[in-house]
Amino acid sequence: QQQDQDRLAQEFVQFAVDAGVLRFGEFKTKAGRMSPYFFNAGLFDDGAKMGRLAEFYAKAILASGMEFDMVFGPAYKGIPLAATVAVELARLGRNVPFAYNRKEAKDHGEGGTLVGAPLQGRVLVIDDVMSAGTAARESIALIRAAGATPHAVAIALDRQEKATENGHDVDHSAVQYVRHQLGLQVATIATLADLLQYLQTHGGEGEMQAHHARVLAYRQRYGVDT
Ligand code: OMP
Repeated sequence: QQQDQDRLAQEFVQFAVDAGVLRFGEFKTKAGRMSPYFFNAGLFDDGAKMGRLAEFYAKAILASGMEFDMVFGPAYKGIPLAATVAVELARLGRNVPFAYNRKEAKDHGEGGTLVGAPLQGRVLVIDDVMSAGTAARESIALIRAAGATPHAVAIALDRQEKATENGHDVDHSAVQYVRHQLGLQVATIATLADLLQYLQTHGGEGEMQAHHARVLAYRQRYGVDT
């Protein structure tokens, strides 16, 4: 099973590189770190790519054996993710309700900030990337406030870097915090370790070797033990 997961992760990294979603260069992350790589899920920007992305999520979710009663997509990037993953889960025989939020409350019409199925039961959050954990914390608070149970999280990429608390780096990653401190299940399609593995395998192809060295240096500075 671990082998299947590793293979899926390598396929996914290849897919993300081919789609231009995973790029190498110099990028500033939300936490203000200068990163030699960036994963922009917004660039899965046609039907075929979204469909394939949803397949990767659904496979990772089902392989993890995690339990959930519904899926939730945090605005904005989580919205198409939750919708397409719900479609793919239904196609695989696991039809569950889905919901998402708006960032701005509406003052007319349906009102409120939540759209879709009522938030209830064990909620699976579908998000793109976890770095320092700010986005995850917001989703969890929102689900609790709605009276439902944040139970699981599925992400495409776990950057496996130090979380921040009150602006300071801590020794665990956001995924580790969500798993161990909050007790949620977390399914990831790929991790920083998978990305490094990919760059090492493709190191013969020139520039990938340079990327590997830079990503490794980044991990030394900001990464956590896994
Ligand atoms: P945290 O909220 O710090 O966990 O960062 C997650 C968010 O950072 C994502 O939802 C993105 O908005 C953004 N991000 C990426 O999308 N891709 C990356 O490779 C890195 C980040 C980031 O800024 O850390």
